[in-house]
Amino acid sequence: MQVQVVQADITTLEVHAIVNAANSRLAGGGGVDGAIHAAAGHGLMQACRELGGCPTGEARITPAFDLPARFVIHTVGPVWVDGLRGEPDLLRNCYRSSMALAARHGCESVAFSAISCGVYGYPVEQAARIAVDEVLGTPSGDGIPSRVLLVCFAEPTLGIYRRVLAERQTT
Ligand code: AR6
Repeated sequence: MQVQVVQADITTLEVHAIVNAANSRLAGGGGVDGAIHAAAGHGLMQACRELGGCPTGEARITPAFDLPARFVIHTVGPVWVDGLRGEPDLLRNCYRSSMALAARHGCESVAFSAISCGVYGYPVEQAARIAVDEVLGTPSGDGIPSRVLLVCFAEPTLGIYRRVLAERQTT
């Protein structure tokens, strides 16, 4: 599996699936969620409504409507409190569930946003370690994506993700 950190607006990427940092009502919002809904069009909100929400740490999949991607995987990251309320396990589950859904839908390329790293306040370096470890640790099996992009919108998130991935790849 090829894993890369890239700087991009995730709504522009031509990949099989993009992973949205959603909320548990799948009701749309700000940040990357707002950008994805704005670019995908009304069909995405309708499809999300039909799903009836998603618990923290889990993931759901919809078509991507007007986006260049084929699917949007909506995962709900934890709100960071102090790191002692299960936040790391919940964030790990976001990556695991999203990778499993991508595999089940035959997605060869998947682009993740930096789940929980915005308004949910997860410390970026810790979140980046979880993202990198979970993606690289995906058990091999039928249909697992061959290309995974970890998408950062801007500094300092980009630099932190780049360093964490480089450290992981040299150990
Ligand atoms: N492309 C890629 N990354 C982006 C984009 C974009 N177009 N826009 C923002 N980011 P956040 P969270 C980055 O706050 O912390 C929403 O309201 C951003 O710089 O979007 O999981 C939901 O509805 C940051 O690094 O997600 C939830 O209520 C990362 O995406 C809540 O926010 C994630 O920031 C989820 O909060």
